[in-house]
Amino acid sequence: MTTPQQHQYTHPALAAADPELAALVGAEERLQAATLRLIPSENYVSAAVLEASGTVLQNKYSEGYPGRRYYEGQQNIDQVETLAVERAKAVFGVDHANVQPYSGSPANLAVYLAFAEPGDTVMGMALPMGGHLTHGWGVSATGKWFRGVQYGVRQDTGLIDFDEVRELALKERPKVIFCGGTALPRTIDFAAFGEIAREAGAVLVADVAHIAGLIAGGAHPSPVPHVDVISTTTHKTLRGPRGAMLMSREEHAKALDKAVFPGLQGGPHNQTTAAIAVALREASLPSFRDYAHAVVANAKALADALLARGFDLVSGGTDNHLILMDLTPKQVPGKIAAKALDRAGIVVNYNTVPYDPRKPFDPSGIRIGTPSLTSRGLATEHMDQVAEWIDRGVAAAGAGDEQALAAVRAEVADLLTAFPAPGLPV
Ligand code: DSN
Repeated sequence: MTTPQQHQYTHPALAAADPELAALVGAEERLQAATLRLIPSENYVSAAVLEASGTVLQNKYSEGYPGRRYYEGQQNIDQVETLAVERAKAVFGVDHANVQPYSGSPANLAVYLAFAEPGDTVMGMALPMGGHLTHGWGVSATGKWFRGVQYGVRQDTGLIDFDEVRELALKERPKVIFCGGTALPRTIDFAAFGEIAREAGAVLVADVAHIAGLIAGGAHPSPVPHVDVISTTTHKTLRGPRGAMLMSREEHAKALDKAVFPGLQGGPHNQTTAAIAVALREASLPSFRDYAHAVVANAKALADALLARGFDLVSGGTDNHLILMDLTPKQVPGKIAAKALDRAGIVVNYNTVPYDPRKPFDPSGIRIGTPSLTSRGLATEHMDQVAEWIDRGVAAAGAGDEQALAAVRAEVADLLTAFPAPGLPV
C-alpha cells in the first residue's frame, strides 16, 4: 500500500492537500516505471512537457486566436499559442496549424464541421479493420450525423486494397475521406489516397495521430503534398501532452479555425498548448529523429522475434511503431492474453483483427507498439527478450499459470531499473 509520505518529494503540495490523491499519483508513477508499456498510442513525455502542462497557464481564459481574443490579459498567452503554431508549421512543413483541439475526436469533428453538412456521405476505414471511431463508424456521432461508408483491408494480405477504395469513393462520392487509423502496421500510401480523393472530388484528411512523431522524425513519409487536412493527437509517437492539432494549406485555414472555435469549443487549454509547444521544440531536435527511427527499428526487430516464435502478425509484420497480433493460432483469446500480460508487467490492449469472428469486447488479437520502450532507451538488442516475455505470458495465460506470470513480471521490472523513464522520479 502506498503511503503519501513516500511521494512527498515529487508532489509536496498535492501530498499535503490531498494525500489520498497523491498516493494514487505515486502509485501510477511506480506502475509506469516498473512495467513494460506496449500500448502503441502511449508514451512517456519529458519532464519539461510535464512541467509546462502543470503551469499557471491553466488559470487563463482565451477564447479566440492570438491577436483576436474575447478576453483581455493575453500578453503571454498569445505568445505561447503563436510559439506552438509556428513550431507545428516548421516541424510538419505546413502553411497553417491550429493547436486548440482538446483531443483527436474533437479535432476530427471540427473537420466534418468545416467541410460537410449533416447527412452528407463521408468515408473512412472501418473500425474493426484498423480505422477510428470518428472516421464515420456507426456508434460515433460521425456515423450517426453523417452517412459513413467504410473501406477495409484485404483478408489475404491485411493491406488496403486501393481498387476497392477507388471503386467505393467513385460510387459513393463522399464529401470527406479519412485515411489513417489506430491499428495499421503498414506505411500509409498518402499519394494513392490523394489521387482517389481528387478523382472523387473529396476533401482528404490524413489522421496521423499514431504516426505523427514518426513523420516529424522522418521515419514515415509525410502526407503534406497529398492531403487537404492533417489531423493528429499530440500525445502518441509525438510525445507531447494529451491534445490535438489540425494542419492544412492556407486555403483551408479559415474553415478549420472557425470550426474549432467558435464551432465546437470554448476556451483553449493553454497549459496544454504550452506543453505542445515544448514537445514540438523537442521534435525539431536531431535526437528526436534518432528516437523516431529507433521506434521503427525496435518494432521491426520485435516483429521478427515474434514471428520466429510462431505469432501470427496482421500483414506479416510492421513498417511503423505498431504490431497487431492474431492470437487464434495460440488458442488464447486477446482479452485473456492482455489481462494475463498485465499481471506479468507487460501492458498491451486487446484488439480486433481484420475479419475477426469474435466481438470487439472479446476479440482475437492484441495490439502492441514500441514508442514507450524506445523513449526509455531500449534498443533492438532487447527485442528478443521482449518477444520471449510476451511468448511466455501468452502461454501462461492459456495454461492459467500465475507463477509464470509473476516470474516474467519480476524479470521485466529488473531490466527496466536500468532504463529510467522520462518524466518519472527515479
Ligand atoms: N485511443 C486511441 C488509440 O489507442 O489508438 C485512438 O483514439
